[in-house]
Amino acid sequence: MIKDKNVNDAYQLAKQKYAEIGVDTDAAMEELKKVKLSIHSWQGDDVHGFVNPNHELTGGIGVSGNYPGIARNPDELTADLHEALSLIPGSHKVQLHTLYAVTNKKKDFNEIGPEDFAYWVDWAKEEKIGLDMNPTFFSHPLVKENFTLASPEKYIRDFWIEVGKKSREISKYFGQELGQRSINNFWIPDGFKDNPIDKENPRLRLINSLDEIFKQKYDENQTIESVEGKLFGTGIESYTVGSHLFYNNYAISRGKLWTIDAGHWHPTEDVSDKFSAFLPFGKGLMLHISRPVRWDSDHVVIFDEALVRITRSLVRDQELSHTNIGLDFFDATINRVAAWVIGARATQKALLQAMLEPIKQLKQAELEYDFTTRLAITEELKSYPFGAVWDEFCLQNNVPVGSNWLNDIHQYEKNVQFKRK
Ligand code: RNT
Ligand code: ZN
Repeated sequence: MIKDKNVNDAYQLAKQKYAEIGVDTDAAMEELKKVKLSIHSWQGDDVHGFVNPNHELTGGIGVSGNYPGIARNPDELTADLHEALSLIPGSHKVQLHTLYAVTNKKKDFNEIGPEDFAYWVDWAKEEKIGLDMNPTFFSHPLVKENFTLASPEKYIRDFWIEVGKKSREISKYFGQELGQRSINNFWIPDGFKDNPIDKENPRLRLINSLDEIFKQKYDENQTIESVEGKLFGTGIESYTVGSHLFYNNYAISRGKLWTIDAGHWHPTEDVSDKFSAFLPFGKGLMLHISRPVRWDSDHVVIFDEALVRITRSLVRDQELSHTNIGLDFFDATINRVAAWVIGARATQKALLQAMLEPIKQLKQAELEYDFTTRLAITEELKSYPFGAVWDEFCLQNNVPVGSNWLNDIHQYEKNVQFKRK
């Protein structure tokens, strides 16, 4: 058990050490407290949802593992989310999918509307959190040959256009009811396994479908759409209709947000380098923080170089006010609640470390071509005691310090998750 007194003592030393280089640790903690993460519901149940839970997960994404205690219904999933949120400092949001509707009779995706998310809104009010939305364009028989909104067949496009329109009503309902803007994130799997002949028409069809979905104007303080591209999916390796360039241009030309999923790029591309190239032109960003291991594997996010590069860019370039940080990973080989906690806390830690830099001084050194100082200071900062500040942040926000949260998970497994048979 880590003692509060030790945490405070270590914090005082850290505070002093940072003050010597002009960094205010209290201010950094204040700043961190303001950053909301959008926690993804689908880590809790391996992307099954409640609408057609027995349908195979399609769209070229996949979950592996069989750890006991998976959430099987709305009450179990919200209980698990509550447990996770109690171990993550600060106040956050949860992002849902059409799949997570709680209906009183069987409904198809295109029939699901705001009334089917009343359960979630009531829960969110209790938790005092906001909700984000994602229309589901996968795990359904009308995903034909991996095509939805860009399908060559009108009846298929029409079905999915309706799903998209309904998701906007749902997202607006979240925004209205919860008093926080709801981000509605669009990702579709459309693409080809092998080399296409026609690369243009699927994209033109996608533009038309999206324009149709977005025809109705909504108050952007309540809901705004974001569009998420990717490089490829399994079984969809040769061509993706919604590529990055496609959605980058779509977002700019239509005034939408652009979603950058950290797992959706070529492994050598630096995701964090995209933000400052987009934001001067665009309305804002949505991030799906993920961890690709050799491919878009959606591993649980950890405190690694890729994550730190992301948070450093956001902080140094003052992009946080225009960026919605969502999580997107799914691992069923470990406790699913722990997965949320690990990924969220890692993201917050990386943000905090980025906030504990003498950014103004470093920018000045750079302006004066003093690259020696820039490199020397950024290297020294890596071994500064930011962990002591993180512990203090957890303490101040009434969540377990260090690995103490794991005891809570073990209790929760014993009392709740492992009892699910
Ligand atoms: C898929 C996208 C998408 C999904 C979720 C479930 O590659 O990343 O965001 O992971 O919508
Ligand atoms: Zn994603």
